[in-house]
Amino acid sequence: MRFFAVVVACLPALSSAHTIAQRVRVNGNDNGELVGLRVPNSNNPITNVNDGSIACNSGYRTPVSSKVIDVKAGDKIGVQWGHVIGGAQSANDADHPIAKSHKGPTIFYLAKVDNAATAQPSGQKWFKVSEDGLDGSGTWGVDRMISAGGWVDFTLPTCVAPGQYLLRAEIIALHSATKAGGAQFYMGCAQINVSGSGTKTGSTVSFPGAYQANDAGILVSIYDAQGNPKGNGSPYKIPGPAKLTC
Ligand SMILES: *[C@@H]1O[C@H](CO)[C@@H](O)[C@H](O)[C@H]1NC(C)=O
Ligand SMILES: [Cu+2]
Repeated sequence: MRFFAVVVACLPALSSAHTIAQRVRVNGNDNGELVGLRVPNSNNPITNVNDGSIACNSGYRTPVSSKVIDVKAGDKIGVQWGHVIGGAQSANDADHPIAKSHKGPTIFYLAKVDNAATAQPSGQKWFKVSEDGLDGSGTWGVDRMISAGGWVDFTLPTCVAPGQYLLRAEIIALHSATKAGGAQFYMGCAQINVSGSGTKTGSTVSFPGAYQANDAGILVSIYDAQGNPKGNGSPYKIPGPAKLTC
């Protein structure tokens, strides 16, 4: 029964039921399509946690935006996901902003850089600032992202030090995560300039490096005994470090 549910759930993903991070908004003000972030041309996931592109994806739509988006510590920052660049692939696209089968967490990290427009994703030190996994009713971060039209917003902690950062937005789709290498990682990086009086940059991890293929939140069944993707009865453990606390 469980096996059957997993197979059915992942069939739509075989073609292109994937997603791309493509817009940034600050306190609800949308900067526009492809502005202030590095957007991959492909909506395919990364499935190898050691992939060199797992920090900020790769194969960007060019020209990459040179915009660095001004934010204040304490602002609400959102990133919008869509099935393809531009949003829906067709009218009534059931896989926009992502296929409903693709349950999992939504996560944000920051890495302090000298120049967010030009910083290379590799070799950066990342700290987590937001995460949304499985709630007590069996609803996932991805479900909330779908309900919000592809947007995931979080409040930038007030203690984050001023300066330029890469903001890594991530979705992990777990519909096929019962086998190693089955989890799907989607990510994109925005270019932001934080102002404020904070002092913290968190304790950091590397990408690749932060995740292992057998982490409890990566190699996992999300299905209950009836085959519903509402969690397996144990709390879902979001991968990566604890998020920054002020
Ligand atoms: C970042 O913000 C500070 C404070 O508002 C400003 O002085 C600086 O010019 C900004 N830098 C960039 C690259 O936007
Ligand atoms: Cu997919």
